[in-house]
Amino acid sequence: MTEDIIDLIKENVIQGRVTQDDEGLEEGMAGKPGVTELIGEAIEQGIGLSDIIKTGLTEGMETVGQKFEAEEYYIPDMLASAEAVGAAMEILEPHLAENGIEAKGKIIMATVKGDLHDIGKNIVSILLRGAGYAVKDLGNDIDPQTIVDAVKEERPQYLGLSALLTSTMMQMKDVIQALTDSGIRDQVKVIVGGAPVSEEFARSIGADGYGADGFDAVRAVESLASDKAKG
Ligand code: B1M
Repeated sequence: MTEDIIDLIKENVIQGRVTQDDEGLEEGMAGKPGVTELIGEAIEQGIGLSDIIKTGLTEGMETVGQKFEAEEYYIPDMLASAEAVGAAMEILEPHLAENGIEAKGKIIMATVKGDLHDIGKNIVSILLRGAGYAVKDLGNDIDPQTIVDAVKEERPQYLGLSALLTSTMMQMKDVIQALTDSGIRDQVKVIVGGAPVSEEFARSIGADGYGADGFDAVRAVESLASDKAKG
């Protein structure tokens, strides 16, 4: 029974069905429980939260990532799945603390100053949440000092910066410089991404990691976490 519900959660993440009213990608799914109803049922049945997250949500999202890379899925499909995971995490979040389940780490996300593009940053945030990280999203058009203040206050292990314009990507360098000037550069790993950003650019501005897309951003964070664990 436990496995049935978890499999159904996974399947509905892959189908991008937030609620029972959603159609999903396959025919005949409308009316059947979606991710939010299934998560409610799983909690009621006392199913382990880490199983729900690891197998239902994370594995579901990993499959979506593979389909996206294989060009079987496009951005709207990925967004629907990411939205389903986000909705699930919102329901689960209060239960995580009660059950002593800790997030893998804390990440502050921001789109840099002068840049209003936040769709990609929101996807990355949702995928990081789905992968088990606590994400504090500062929003878009965020100046370096606000980011520095948030890092001082929240003490995250990671800072994710997004930029979509060639005219704003250099703001990422300014943020890194502001962290250095404030004496807190070594307290946080900086991951950057966005359409005009490349791995080479990330290296040139002194960032610690680069994500080509949301799944790659999760991989970059996981790889920094494992480097840290190895010491
Ligand atoms: Co604008 N825009 N836009 N725009 N816009 C682009 C980016 C542009 C390429 C369009 C074009 O000309 N072909 C162009 C930039 C050109 C350049 O700089 N080289 C452009 C321009 C010029 C502008 C304005 C200047 C237009 C004007 O007013 N004259 C203006 C600037 C406003 C500002 O920011 N100050 C502007 C405004 C807007 C809207 C407000 C209308 C809207 C944004 C709405 C919003 O975000 N809430 C908008 C949109 C929607 C786009 C396009 C069409 C789509 C961007 C998007 O959401 N993509 C875009 C053209 C395009 O890309 N086809 C364009 C989907 C999203 C899922 O992808 O954001 O790349 P993306 O995120 C990906 C990856 O990049 C990566 O993962 C994400 C998920 O896969 N990623 C990360 C992103 N952040 C990451 C962080 C990471 C790791 C990975 O680690 C932390």
